[in-house]
Amino acid sequence: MMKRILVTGASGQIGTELVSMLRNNYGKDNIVASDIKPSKDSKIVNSGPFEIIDVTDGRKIGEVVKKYKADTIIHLASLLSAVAEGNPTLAWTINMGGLFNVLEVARENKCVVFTPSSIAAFGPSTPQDHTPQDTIQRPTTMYGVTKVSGEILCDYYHKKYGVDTRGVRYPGLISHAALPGGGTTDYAVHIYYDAIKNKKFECNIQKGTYMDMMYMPDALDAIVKLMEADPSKLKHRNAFNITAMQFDPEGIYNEIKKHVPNFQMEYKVDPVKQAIAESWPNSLDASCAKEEWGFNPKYDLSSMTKDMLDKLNKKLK
Ligand code: AKB
Repeated sequence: MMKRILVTGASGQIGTELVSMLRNNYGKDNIVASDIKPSKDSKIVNSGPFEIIDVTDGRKIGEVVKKYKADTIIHLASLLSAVAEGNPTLAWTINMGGLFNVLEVARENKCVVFTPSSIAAFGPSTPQDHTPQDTIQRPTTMYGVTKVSGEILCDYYHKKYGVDTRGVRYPGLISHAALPGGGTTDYAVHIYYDAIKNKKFECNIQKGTYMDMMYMPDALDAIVKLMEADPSKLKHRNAFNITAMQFDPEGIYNEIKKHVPNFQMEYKVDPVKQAIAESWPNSLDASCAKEEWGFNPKYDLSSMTKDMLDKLNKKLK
């Protein structure tokens, strides 16, 4: 049971919404938001504690954990796939160095750890359809290398030191509160903004490229469900396949067009992002997450699209 939670990378796409949700569920003073820079989001800063943490500084993570007597670390700070491919050295330093520091602090302070893996932990030699929970993981991107290494490192800390580590392999996440920062699936967020603002969208991923996706409320619910799960029921830990829907650019475009009839899309494919997307699965098998801790996403493409357009229409007015 989580009581006092430190969240790293709290200003990112997941952190922004997770911190508000956790503060509502667990009490505002029990959720310590942190990021490398001061947050510009007044909701995060004014609604509870906020600390500056560069996750490559393990000592600082330890100080904050001790200061607030945190029992759980939700470690979100990480470079995403496209940015990581542009700077592999920095990606290794932040993604692996940060996770190693978090695990060491967790070991010393007896904290539980959640950290997300990704569909990026798979590669071209992985079965592409209904990708099993336990299968070949030979990613061809630096982001994917850090994600699969992170999964193994978290399992190691659990087996060797008894640290309670848990994680999910997130698909592309779609949300309206904060923009994603440099991933391959980002197009599926930007398309909604452009549908409302410009009625036209330039898509950097090729028609016919299917990837797993999920709406943010289901992604947040998955964290809480997994972290609250009875550990004796968990046969896996790092990390569970989860997914809510699969589509290609035409699929999401046609769904948005039902609500925005004059919306236009053209393709300007980014070769780096396209190569990354092609190396990832078309669809994951999430049955282990369903069986072991009751993963149960609520949104499909149609209900997500209605909600995204509704929320963004209000926000962008
Ligand atoms: C990315 O595209 O890099 C992320 C992810 C799938 O991990 N959204």
